[in-house]
Amino acid sequence: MDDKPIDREDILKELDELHRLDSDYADGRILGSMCTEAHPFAKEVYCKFLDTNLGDPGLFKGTKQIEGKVIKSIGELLSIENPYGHIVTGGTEANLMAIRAARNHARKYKGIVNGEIIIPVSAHFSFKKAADMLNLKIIEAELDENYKIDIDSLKSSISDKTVAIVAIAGTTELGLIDPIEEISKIALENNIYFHVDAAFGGFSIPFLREAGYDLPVFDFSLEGVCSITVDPHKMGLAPIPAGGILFRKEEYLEVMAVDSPYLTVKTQSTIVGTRLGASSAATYAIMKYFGKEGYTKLAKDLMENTIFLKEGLENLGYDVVCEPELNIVAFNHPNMDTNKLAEILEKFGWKVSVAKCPKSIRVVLMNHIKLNHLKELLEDLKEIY
Ligand code: 0PR
Repeated sequence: MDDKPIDREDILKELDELHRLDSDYADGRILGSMCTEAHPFAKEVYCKFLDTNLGDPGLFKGTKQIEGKVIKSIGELLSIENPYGHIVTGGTEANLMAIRAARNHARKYKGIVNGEIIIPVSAHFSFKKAADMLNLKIIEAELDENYKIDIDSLKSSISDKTVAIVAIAGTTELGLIDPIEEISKIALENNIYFHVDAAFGGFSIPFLREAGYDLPVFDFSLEGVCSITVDPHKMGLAPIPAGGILFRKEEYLEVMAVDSPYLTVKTQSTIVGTRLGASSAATYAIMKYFGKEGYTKLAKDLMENTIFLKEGLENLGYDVVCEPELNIVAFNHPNMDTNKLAEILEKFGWKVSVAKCPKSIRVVLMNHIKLNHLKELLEDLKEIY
């Protein structure tokens, strides 16, 4: 640290120089991000609430109410009238809370120690972090030929140590939705906690379904679903950090509660102590400002771009890995190695993301990728072909 204070202008100059090294969503070249530029109104509200701390909610009673309202509104989208939950830092923390709730619940009510969680091969790596921190063993369920959880593999993974089953509504790599209705039944039959990771799909599937897209049910209307992750900072256009975790019952928060002496509340169930109220306020603002109408238009526009890219790729002769269910397209050149293709695209100035299963180039059609960017991408791919 410097001994003496530095002028604001000098500090800003240095920071601006470094900030210029960052990629800019607006240039439409970031192909693999599930985050995008937050809406300006959400950013404005975020700044107003920067000093609020939901870690001590008795001091910030208004912001606490805002968090409650956001959770209730998201709950409404997910077919539950009275959800329990929090706005957290992102999908990782939301998934960690869900798995912690499942583990503690199984320990308390079934006496399970050294438990196991069943996740599909397609699950986000946040579950590996959660299992590591919570001392749980991961059992990976295989995928079927459509890259969704294989039900037989899932069934045969269940044991008397299973504390949770996880399925994904909008997989990170391909944007696919697991057969959640079927898994919900299996979870109920076996009396096992069932968590749905809709970090990506949670802010689009409900709107697309309402707009007539043929997508499966994935939410609390399925009796076996105990918790859902849904991230405002992905398809919700809220500023980072904003993740959401919703539970069906209060007891899932209660089994995680630790005493919090000297705070304005007696217990705390979240992982983070001091935590932003700004994320809740900004999410509240953007949800109100967009309404169902705004999110439906966004989700539909992005699906149209998705189909445009998919068809453009096919016309050029590229292999598209699967029919997109949400706004992700994964593809390969018929006879060029994926890494080689990624390397060439990087040289053309694209920020590329390579999926592992199956190995392919994946494009997440977020709001910053406009039609003109897709046309440029297809032009470059034509030249490469
Ligand atoms: N669950 C799913 C299904 C996800 O796709 C992700 C993140 C998470 C949980 C974890 O969420 P947080 O990252 O909010 O904790 N999926 C992407 C990833 O990390 C997100 C991402 C965002 C990737 C921006 C790239 C990027 O530039 O793989």
